[in-house]
Amino acid sequence: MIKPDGVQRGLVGEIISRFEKKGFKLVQLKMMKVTKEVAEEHYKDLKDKPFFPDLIGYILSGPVVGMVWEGQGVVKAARKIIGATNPLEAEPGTIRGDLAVQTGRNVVHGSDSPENGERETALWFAGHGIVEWEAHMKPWLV
Ligand code: 3AN
Repeated sequence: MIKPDGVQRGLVGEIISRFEKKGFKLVQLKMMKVTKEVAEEHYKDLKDKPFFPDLIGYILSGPVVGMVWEGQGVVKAARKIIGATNPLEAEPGTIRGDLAVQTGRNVVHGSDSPENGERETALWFAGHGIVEWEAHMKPWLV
């Protein structure tokens, strides 16, 4: 998910591009204003954290871009591409390391396990599933 700050700072193309260039396959994409229910369900594991209300407020503060990416090792690789939660600790070359400063405005979210990826896809794209397509010119990438 590209968070509201990523959208408002005009980083949508840059972020999508990093995943495309790595060789992952975009199989779902949607700009949306999230409901409180979806945001709270998405972050339910963090509901006891002191920053939970601020986190929900941040996600509800503007449109986000939900994406589903496919590819070998995509969840683990995406977390590396995204970088550490605190952008000041994220390595240069990562999205957060290059483009963000604050944990509460860290421009992008990535699922932390394949199981959560499935769960979040079902939550964010309820009823839509993914789009199946073949990259004719580059089957070696997926
Ligand atoms: P990540 O997004 O790197 O997987 P999580 O799942 O631990 O990190 O946290 C989810 C989101 O909660 C973060 N992306 C960030 O927006 C917010 N968050 C995490 N830790 C903090 C914190 N200490 N203070 C404020 N917000 C936080």
